[in-house]
Amino acid sequence: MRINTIFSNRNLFFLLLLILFQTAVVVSSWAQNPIVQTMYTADPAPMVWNDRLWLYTTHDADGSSWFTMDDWRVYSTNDMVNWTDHGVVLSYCDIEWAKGDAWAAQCIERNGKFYLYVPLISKVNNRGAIGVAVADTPLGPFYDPLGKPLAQTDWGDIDPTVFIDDDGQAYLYWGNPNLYYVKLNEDMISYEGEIVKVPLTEESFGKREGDPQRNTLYEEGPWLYKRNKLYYLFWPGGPLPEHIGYSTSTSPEGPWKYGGVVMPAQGRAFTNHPGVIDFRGKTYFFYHNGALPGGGGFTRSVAVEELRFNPDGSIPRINMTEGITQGLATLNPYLLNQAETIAFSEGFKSSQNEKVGVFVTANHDGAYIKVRDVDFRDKEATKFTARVATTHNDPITLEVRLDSREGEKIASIRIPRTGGNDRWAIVSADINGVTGLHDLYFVVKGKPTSHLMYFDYWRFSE
Ligand code: FUB
Repeated sequence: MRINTIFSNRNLFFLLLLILFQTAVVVSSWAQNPIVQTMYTADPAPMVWNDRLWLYTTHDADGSSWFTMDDWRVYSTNDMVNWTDHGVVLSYCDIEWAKGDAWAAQCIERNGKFYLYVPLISKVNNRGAIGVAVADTPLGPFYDPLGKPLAQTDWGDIDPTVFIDDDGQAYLYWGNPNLYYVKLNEDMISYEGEIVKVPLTEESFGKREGDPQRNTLYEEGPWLYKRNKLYYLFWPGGPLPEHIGYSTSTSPEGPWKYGGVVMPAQGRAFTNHPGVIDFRGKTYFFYHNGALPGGGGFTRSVAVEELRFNPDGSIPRINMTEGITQGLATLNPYLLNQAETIAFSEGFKSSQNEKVGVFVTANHDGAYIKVRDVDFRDKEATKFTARVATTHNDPITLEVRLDSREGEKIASIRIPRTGGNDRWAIVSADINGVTGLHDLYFVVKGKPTSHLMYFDYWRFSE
């Protein structure tokens, strides 16, 4: 995607046409993708830490008609099918020198600290710049240790990707339309040497036809990844709508060799953004599209596919699909589970407040949450407990069902009027012993047309 003033009139016209076209496409309903349904998310940046996969995302505002993006969020999973929403971890407002545009970021852990590299518009000169924020946990709180940008060139400083090589040397790549990198120092908040401008040659990034300003396919959003001593640079390629291409090198500093298309342009958003990571013996490829209802170029959603490699290290083309259908682990219903741990949902939105942190809100009759692979074992669950709230006097019921939205109803709880999402009630219901492995469905029933109920957590007991 070309940043604001990079647009020529011709490109702007093309973009408007594209948006009109995309909004006319019928929405498809996919099984596990997109992996977040409770708000629009984009620019996925996965990180593995403590045997769990953490996914940093940007956030497209509802109903947006431009890149209206103020903060970064984190989700995590233990099984690749149920995702927990940890909410906002950093906003552009937390960075004193920044005036907006919380675009594609990436976080990495080093020596027990978490470094989140973020692109922002600088108040000082009204141009893009790369900043860094530091935290002691993956969920923050993140703070800006420099009080100024980490790196700024004369143009196009967006989309940082960070990578630490086996010898401990860290690299930061970024940029649109240019591609830059620096070698970060061990403190991860400074760099040595000059910023290097990577030569955008056809041999490295493929040939683009018909655009005098861009000779190669490289557009933006680089992602650096290493496998079997080979370095991979994934990048969204133009012209719009973007596909995702890749280049390889035997060194993290290049020279790069164009490898081909990984993911063709698909999915109702004119941008895309790669994030590639190994987790429990598999490699996962994150991207975004416009698959949610109301989705499009400025209301995007993150999704994931498994990535496979040919024996020679090249990558077979992959399409956007229904996602990961086989979970890596089961979920324990006898622990406290957040309501915002979700495999798939419809009609719920995510919010957070100081009282309970992240919670979800049901917005219509029949709104549901699905949680995959819940293992009751042979223990016989006999009680269900949840923390809920509502502002309505009308009867609103939370139904707990097994294996489908219409499956066996094991509990039905009337939600007491608490008066707001800052006042909560713990409710429970006795159930006839449930055992074995099930998908769990929470289905909300009631007449009000919005904000039927708030849902914070649930658990079963024996
Ligand atoms: O999300 C805003 C911008 O769109 C990102 O920085 C680009 O990579 C593209 O996804």
